[in-house]
This record gives sequence, structure tokens and C-alpha cells, in this order.
Amino acid sequence: MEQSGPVKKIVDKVADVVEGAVAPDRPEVPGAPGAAPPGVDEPVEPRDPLPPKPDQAAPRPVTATGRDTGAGAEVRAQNGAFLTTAQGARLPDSDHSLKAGPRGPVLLQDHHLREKITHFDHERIPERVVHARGAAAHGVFRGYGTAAGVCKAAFLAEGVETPVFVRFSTVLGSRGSADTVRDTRGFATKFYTEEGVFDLVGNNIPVFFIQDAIKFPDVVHAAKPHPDREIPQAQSAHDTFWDFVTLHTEATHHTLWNMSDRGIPRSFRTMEGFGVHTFRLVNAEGATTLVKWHWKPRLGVHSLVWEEAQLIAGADPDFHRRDLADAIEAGAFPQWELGVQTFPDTPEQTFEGIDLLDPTKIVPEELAPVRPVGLLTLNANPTNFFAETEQVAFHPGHLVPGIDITDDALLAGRLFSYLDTQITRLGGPNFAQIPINRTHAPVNDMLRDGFHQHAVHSGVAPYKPNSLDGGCPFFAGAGDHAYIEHPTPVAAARKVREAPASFDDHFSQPRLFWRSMSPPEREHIIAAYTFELGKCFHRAVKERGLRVLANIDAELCGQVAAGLGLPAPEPTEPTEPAGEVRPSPALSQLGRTWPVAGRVVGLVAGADHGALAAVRRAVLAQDMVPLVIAGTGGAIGAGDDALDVQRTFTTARSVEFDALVLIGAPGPAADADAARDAKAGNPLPVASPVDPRLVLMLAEIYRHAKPVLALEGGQSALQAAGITTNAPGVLVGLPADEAVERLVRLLAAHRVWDRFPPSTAAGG
Ligand code: HDE
Repeated sequence: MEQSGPVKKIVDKVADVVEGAVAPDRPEVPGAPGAAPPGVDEPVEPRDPLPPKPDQAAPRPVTATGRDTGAGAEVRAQNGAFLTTAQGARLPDSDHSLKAGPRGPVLLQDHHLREKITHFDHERIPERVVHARGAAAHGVFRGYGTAAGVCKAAFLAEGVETPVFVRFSTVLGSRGSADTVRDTRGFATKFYTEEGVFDLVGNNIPVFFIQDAIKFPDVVHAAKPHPDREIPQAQSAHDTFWDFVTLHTEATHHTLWNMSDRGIPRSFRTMEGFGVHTFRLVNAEGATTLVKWHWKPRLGVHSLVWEEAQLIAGADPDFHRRDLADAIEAGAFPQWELGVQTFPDTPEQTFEGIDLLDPTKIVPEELAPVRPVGLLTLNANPTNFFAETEQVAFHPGHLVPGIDITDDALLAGRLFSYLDTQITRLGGPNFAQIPINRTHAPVNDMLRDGFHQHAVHSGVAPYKPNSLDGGCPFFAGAGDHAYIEHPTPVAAARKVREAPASFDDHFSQPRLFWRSMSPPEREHIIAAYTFELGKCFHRAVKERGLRVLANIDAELCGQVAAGLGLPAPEPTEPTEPAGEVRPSPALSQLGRTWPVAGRVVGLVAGADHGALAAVRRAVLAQDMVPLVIAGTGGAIGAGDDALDVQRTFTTARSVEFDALVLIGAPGPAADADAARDAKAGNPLPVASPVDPRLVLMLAEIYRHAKPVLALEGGQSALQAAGITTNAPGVLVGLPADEAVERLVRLLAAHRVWDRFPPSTAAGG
């Protein structure tokens, strides 16, 4: 794995990043759209294009056959100061068609017009059938070497650094849909290893709706918008989804995870990732081990509140992609440890009675701990969304020596599907040659021609055996890092369309999940089922949903039934008494504390500029992002001490802040007028001494269980919002530094759930 030349330089740069070095030009407030601030007047002096922003990276410039060109990452960007045609001819004008006189008609000979419009007409490609909405980042993976006993893959060896590209996604929505909908999230990682590309195409939920790939079109057709009206977009709260999952009860476990807080993550950075299927690893001696892959986020697993998720879908539909890009730009590089749960590779392929080939089952971490094998750091944003995030093509069949598949029938279908789908989506069989998909390992594949061929193959004999090309390419042996399928024995069998009997158990693991939840998490699950089934049109579908819940837990079923105003049915499946299911504490998101890097804190400015500057510094010192909020835009203070205002009460909404600090309690701004801004129109008990939009913001922050800190000048805003100073998670009467420290401690636990103690038995 020794690297040299330009490759080594890149790896060194990346290694610095892994050590935690923060880019020197890290901005305090991320999000500037370009590499340099613009002037007010249009630039007219010809100059070369601006470089990419410092937080951006591009695919490594290797050739279509995996050869390192040594070129800089910007080599594929546009260049030259002048506007040209696609053929490089310089153009004097692109604003007017070529006409016979200024009033026309337009001449057919205008080749520039035709080139420009024709290219535009073909700018779109088919979006992904599922996972159409996504965001991605570049990074590096460093192996710990701890996997050596079970896996010979070179990229897992100690200290080896491998460039990666990771794409996160929602499943159901179209490309332009909102980020914060209730859904499963994709977590797909492309490792550009020295032994070829390895794709780990996982989700943020460890189980799947179905046990056999042949059911995938069914579940996706049911979950997508209804085919007649094409509604609802990116949602599961509709009749066809619940019709399917309540009839096809192997979907129960996955559905329960979706209804839990896992379905509405706070950020891609605060999601776990799972390979879902069981994979087979092979070590250097040829011994095999069955494993499940896990990504563990350094920042912990955190979620939104459902009302918050809905508000964000309108106020900032790009919430998750913005959060990822901003965090990376601000130097708060997200990290995950890759880990494996390992199981002996026995003929039964079960562990503690759990069928490892059933993707609707987990193995609790208490039974098989997750062993860390390496660290992923995302440290650069893509330079171009389409070229990278849209055109990246993942495939579970992109494997490297040491990583093999099992007989999981869900995985088998995926091995077919991902290759197939790219041919339509990316316009032919040469998608592996698109820059973001290029391997960094040498390619000599005998695949030829096809649309958009980028390689210029030499030789005359792309066939084997040959002598005209000197016999090249040659077969690799085990000693040459060949990918050799493990010769796993296959039991004698008859051809059948059947599943093993163990696949019939659809309820014991949902029960395990439910009983592992903390009281607030159970409340959220009850609310989610009540919402989703409540949005179904047909009573029969709701009733069937309750029948499924009765087989999980009587209290869950009873609470949802009460919310729907329907009788709670009796279980139809045998349910063990509560004590007989040993909960898995690892499944709960609550009860621990995590780093707060990249969290967003709103600072409501007041008269005390010194206090604002001090709190802002303290927030920055924690690697969090401070956003200054005031009645009007512009800057606060003068000269070198001036601080830009990032939000006004018109542009701000509570949902973009993880916590709020009241330095002051600004009175109504000039535009605090309900005729202009409906947020100002809430009827308040008395004429409000503070801007009514701040009152609304506080009410939302409070009910979303977020911490609030009020310095002396800001306390009257709490009063105006009816928030008592002794409520949990409300900090008052503290000096600025200590106050921010306390705020950080509250944020480290994510939310202040003891503000709302659960009242139901399920929550108790
Ligand atoms: Fe996928 N899936 N899937 N899937 N999937 C796709 O491939 C498919 C499944 C997952 O960011 C498609 O390139 C079938 C499980 C992710 O580009 C498609 C089955 C898991 C992504 C496809 C499954 C996933 C996809 C659409 C049932 C978690 C986004 C575009 C056997 C382990 C990757 C594409 C990205 C994308 C098929 C089930 C994860 C159509 C047939 C289980 C993260 O090929």
C-alpha cells in the first residue's frame, strides 16, 4: 500500500485532516456561495475562472483505466477567461440569436443558438428509482488493522488510508423533495481502494421491509405516491403504504424503526449506518466469518421532533444537505467508526437462534458487540453536484478480496439491480468511467465500446486466450490480490419458491425494539403511528394497522387505537410476557452525551454588544455555529468589532437552531406587522414588549425540548413567551462563559426531554 508522488501528497493532506487539523481559512459562518465575495458592479475585466472553495474537492484525476495522471483536482473544471462554444471557439455574444435585422426572423444557421438550446434540452437524466434525493461528501477512511483476524482486505490494514465518497439519501421522494420527511435514509460509501472499488451500500436502519428482492417493486410501488394523483410526495402516511405493510407483515420491524425517531434524523452526521445483510469475510488464511457492518457516528444518534421536521420541510427543504456541507466547510468534519459484529460461519448461518440470512432481523449488540475496524472522516464537499453526487453509481457487487456475499435473497436481487439501473440512469454500460466512479486501481477489462467510451484502448485482441497482444491481460492468482469467490458449500436442495420457516417470525424483534425504547421514544412512536394511520382514508387500513400493533405490544396498540378513536384488537400471534424479551439498551438513542461540534446556536442580539461578542466567541470555541439574530439586517456595532447579522425575525425560524441564547429582548421591529408577516399575528394576552416573532420562536424552541439561555437583558422575552425560569433546560442568571458551558452540557444530551415527562404507561 506504499504511495508515492502526487498520490502520496493527497494522502498526506488527508492524513493531516484525520489528525484533526482544521483548515486555517475555516469560516466562522459557513455557506458563502462562491470562492470570493462579489462586488456590487458586474465584473468586465477578463480573468480566469475562480478556483473552487477551500472546502471543496473533486474526484481524483485518474484516467478511465485507473491510471493516476498526477494532475490537480481542478483539471476538469472550465478554463480560460473567454466564453466559448463546446468546441472551444470564442464567442462575442450569447444574449442575442442571429437574426435578419434586429426584429428578426431568427436564422436557422445560428449554430451557437442550436448548440446552447440543444444541450439545455438534454441536461436532465432519469433520477434514481429510489434514493433520488441525496447529498454527498468526500473523505478518507483509515483502517485500524483490527479486522486482520477476519478479513484480508488491504484497505482495512492498520494505518492504510483510502479515499472515499459517501452519499446520504432519502428513499421515497423525488430529487427535489424535502430532506426531513419521515423515511429511511441511505448511507452509501464508495471506497477507492488499491484493490478496486468497494461499495458499502447501507441504510440508517438495520433491517429491511422484505426478505426477498422479488418483493422490492411491490414495497416501492406501495410507498411511492399514488399512481393516479401522484400524491403524497416523499411520505409514508397514505393508504397504499399502510395497505401493503399491514398485509405483508414481514415489513413490521422496519416500519416500527421508521415510526421511531430514526425516521427523522437531526442530521446525516448523527445517523448510524448499517450494511443490513450478513456478509462473509475471508482472512489471509482463507478462513471465513459472517459479519454485519455498522457505522457509529462520533456525534451520537440524534433526531428531530416530528413537528419540527414538518416545519423544516417548508422553511428549509435542504436542511440535511445544508447541514452536511456547512459542517464540513466550518471544519467540523463528521466522523464514523466502521465496526463489525462477527458470527461463526456455520452451515446453519444462525447466531443465538437468529437467522443471519433474514434481513428483517438484527443481532442485539449485547449478544455480539460491534468491533471497530476503522475511522471515516468526511472532510470535503463536492465541487459539482451533478458530476459527483448525481452521477455516482453504487453497487453492492463492487467488492474487493476479503469481502464476499452470503445467500441472503435480498442481497442476491440487489447484485442484479444496481448494475442494471445505472445503464438507464447513466446512459449506457460505461458508467464506471465517469470521473466520480473511476477506480484508482489499474483497469484491464476486455470490455469495449458502448456509449460514452472514455478509454482509448490499445491492442487488437480484447479476448482470451490471445497471442496477438502478447497474451495480455493475464489471470491473477491468489497471491496477486485476485478476487476469488469463497468456495462455500451449497446444500443439496430442490428448486422451490419458498422461504425458510424461521422467516415467518415477524413480531418478536419489533417487540424487542419497542421494549428497548426509553419513555420519550415510546411516546414519539405512538404519535407517529397515530399520525400515519390517522392520515389513511380507509378505516379498514387503520384497523389492520392496529391488528399488527396488537401483535407487538398491547400498550402501543391501545394508545394508537385511542388516538384513532377505534377499538384496540386482541393479538393474533403468541406474545411473550414483557419480562421474557431482554431489551437491547444499544437501540435507544437517549441516556448518553456526545460532542456538539457543528450544532447551530441562535443568538438574539440586545443592547449589550460585549455580551453578544463574548457568547459568540464561546460558541465558536466549542466548534458550534453561532447565528446572530436581530430586528433588522446589517451589522451590530462598529469598526473592527462589528458583527454581521445572519437572521432577522422575518428570515429566521426556530427550527434551524439547536439552542437559543437571549442576549437581549428586542421590541417589535418595524416589520413586526401581521399584515406583512403572518408570524407576527399570534394573539398575545397583552401587548407584547418584545417582537411577537421572537415569542413564536421561543414557543417553538420550548416545545421542541431545546435548551434556552437568557442573559440578564433577555429575560423579559422568556416572560413574554410565558416560559418559567425554573423549567428544565432554561438557563438564567449565569455569567456568559459559565452559561455557555451549561448550554453545551444540555446540548450534549441533545434534548431536554424531562421538560415533558411522559404521562402514559407506555412512557412510564
Ligand atoms: Fe437499494 N437500490 N435496493 N437498498 N439502495 C438503489 O440503485 C434495490 C436495498 C440503497 O446513493 C437503486 O443506483 C433492490 C437495501 C441505497 O446512489 C436500485 C433492493 C438497502 C441506495 C436499488 C434494494 C438499500 C439504493 C436506485 C431489494 C440497504 C442509494 C438507484 C433487494 C442495505 C445509493 C441505484 C446512492 C439505491 C435497488 C434494497 C440501500 C434501483 C432491488 C436492503 C443507500 O438499483
